Amino acid sequence: MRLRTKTFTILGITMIGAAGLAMPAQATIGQCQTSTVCVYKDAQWLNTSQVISGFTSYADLNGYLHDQASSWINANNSTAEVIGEYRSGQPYYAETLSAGWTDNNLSDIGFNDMADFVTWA
Ligand SMILES: [Ca+2]
Ligand SMILES: [Ca+2]
Repeated sequence: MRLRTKTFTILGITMIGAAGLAMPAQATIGQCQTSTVCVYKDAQWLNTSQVISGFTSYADLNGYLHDQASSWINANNSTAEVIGEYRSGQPYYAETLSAGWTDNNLSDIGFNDMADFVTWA
């Protein structure tokens, strides 16, 4: 697996992250099956997870994951996904993962234990 950069948005500013923060991966990633998005309570894709169908355009994180998410996987084949939260009632998009990409630690972008939802990019 080769290192690549990822693109994400912080406060409306598009930034190019350092290589190694997010990685392209196989269609089925660990326990995250193809065509799903998996959100984990801990970094490194550990602890309680929520599995969201890639065909779901929007999903609130459940009670275990709301304001608890620390890593996530987009195991879709073609759909980019965004993780974010509501700020003053408006959706804030913290990070976009292209299909097949992962982020092992949302702390890297200052978004640990903050996410409210996952939606299509
Ligand atoms: Ca957490
Ligand atoms: Ca939140």
